[in-house]
Amino acid sequence: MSNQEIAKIFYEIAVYLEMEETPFKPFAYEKAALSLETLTENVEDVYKRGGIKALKEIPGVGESIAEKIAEYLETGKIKEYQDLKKKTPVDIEKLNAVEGIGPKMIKDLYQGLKIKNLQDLEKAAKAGQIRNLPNFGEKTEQNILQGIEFLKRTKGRFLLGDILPVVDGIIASLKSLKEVEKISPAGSVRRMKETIGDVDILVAGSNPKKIVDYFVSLQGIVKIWSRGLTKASIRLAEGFDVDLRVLPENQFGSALQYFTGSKEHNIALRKIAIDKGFKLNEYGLFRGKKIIAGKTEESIYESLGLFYVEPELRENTGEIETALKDKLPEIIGYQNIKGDLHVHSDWNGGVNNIEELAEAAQEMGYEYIGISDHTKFLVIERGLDEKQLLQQRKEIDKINSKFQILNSKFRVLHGCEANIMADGSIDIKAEALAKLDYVIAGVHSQLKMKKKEMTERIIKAMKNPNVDIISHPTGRIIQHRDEYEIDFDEILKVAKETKTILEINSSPSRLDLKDVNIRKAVAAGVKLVINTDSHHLDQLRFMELGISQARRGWAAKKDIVNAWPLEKLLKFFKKKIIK
Ligand code: DGT
Ligand code: CA
Ligand code: CA
Repeated sequence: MSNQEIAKIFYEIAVYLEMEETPFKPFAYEKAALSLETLTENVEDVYKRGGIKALKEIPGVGESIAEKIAEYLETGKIKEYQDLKKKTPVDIEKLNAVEGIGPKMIKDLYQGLKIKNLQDLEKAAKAGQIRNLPNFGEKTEQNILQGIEFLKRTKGRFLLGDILPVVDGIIASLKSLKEVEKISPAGSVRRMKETIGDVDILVAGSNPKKIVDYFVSLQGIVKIWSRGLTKASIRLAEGFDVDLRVLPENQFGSALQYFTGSKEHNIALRKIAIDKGFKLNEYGLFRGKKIIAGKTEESIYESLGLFYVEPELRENTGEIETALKDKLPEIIGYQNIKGDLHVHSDWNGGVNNIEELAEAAQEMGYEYIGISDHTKFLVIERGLDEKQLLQQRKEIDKINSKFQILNSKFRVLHGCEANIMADGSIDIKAEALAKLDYVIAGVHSQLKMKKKEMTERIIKAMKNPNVDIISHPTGRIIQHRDEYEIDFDEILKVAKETKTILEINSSPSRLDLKDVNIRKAVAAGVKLVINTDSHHLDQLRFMELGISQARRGWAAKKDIVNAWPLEKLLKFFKKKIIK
């Protein structure tokens, strides 16, 4: 569990440093935390295997952060963290999780009202004390109370990206039983919601007792909440619960429909069933006592006069009405992506060199990979300057000519992830940007700007003729950081006008744009790209998460530029310097 422990401390250090308005360092700690959270190997094993040197090979971990990790593994604590904590002894994680509260506010709340935790915060807000602090006011106080309410509703949820590999493991394991005829995740996992409350798994099988017995004996179970003849509920060491239900095969479709949810979708669907003189429940679709459908989900939707609704769309946000009219888009498929345009290499401190990344991309069935390393403003990420970008171009040309000799159509594209400075300018000279195949630009500093300024900042970047893609456009980190204050409709308008592509960043804690914003972008006719922002070839697999959010946002192939043929994509980029 060390990875998560250290990640948590690093997130807190980042917040502390932001309180002090330290430049760059917070970003470095956050980056390292993100990376540790999704690292497949235990960091303790990494350290045992190769010491500080091996730690530095973890994406986002440089010398000084590697030393902090070693310090924690050796002594069980990190002195810098303890000092920061002593100076401002507050529950950073909880307070920072309240929407609308940032590091500077946490400091002011502590210094002004000695607020240390959520209880203190709620008490002070309800007593009307917060409005009297300088820079706070009544509106902020109201926002804080709403934020606390929101937090109470969402607590205890897990990242989809952390859950999916575990669910896949359980399903693979259950499949080894010959009694298991059909198996599927249900609930929010099947709908691919960005966070998951608990995991639901359905099985159609011949010997329910044997299947349940096997399930409750799986490795990693720390508690069995309940165990019956056809169902069981357990807690895993990772901290989340899994519900299993076993059903006869002729009910599998109706049960899957019912337990996939969402509850709101089901309620609306049931209403249609009633209006048409049917009854719909987990056992099937009935007219009187006669069963009409139940074996497959498709048969249920069809019998109700609806086109099939993909699980990712089932949130009762218009999908049923649209399906009745046969107007649902053909949403992008998990196999439709032809390449990944946001991948970092060893040129800016990553582990894998460009050739290794290209090989991994080919193994994934891609036609191309876009290398987009950080640029010079991000000193901490060893960002490349104009000269290094030119050198990198040469290396990429060399690799591409090897592909040509081998008669392979696979291509490495040369991009970068440049920084959008506070004034909207880019940290790399225009001539150098123009030499790249495409340019991603993203905000990596001064995240707490006022709405008007932040919107103008991003708009200026989109109007830059060299900028093709805006990375992680809203800057949120799930459960850790809110979106920047931006006028998203205005951003969409300018994106459309300037043909700037917005990114769906697939990193498990980002998923930025998120589903509802993707849907707005699609409606506005803005083009999107699904990228992984990989700092290690292991992370290329995050693509699935980005695709799932694009599906939840009703995006079709036509909306996603990396589902297009490469030629069409290259033509769409603002500058075409491709040979
Ligand atoms: P979660 O676990 O909070 O991430 O979200 P879900 O959607 O997985 O919710 P969960 O686990 O409580 O229930 C799984 C599915 O079962 C849910 O999506 C729809 C169905 N379901 C559960 N309770 C009810 C209910 O009271 N009425 C209806 N119509 N469906 C329900
Ligand atoms: Ca669930
Ligand atoms: Ca459940």
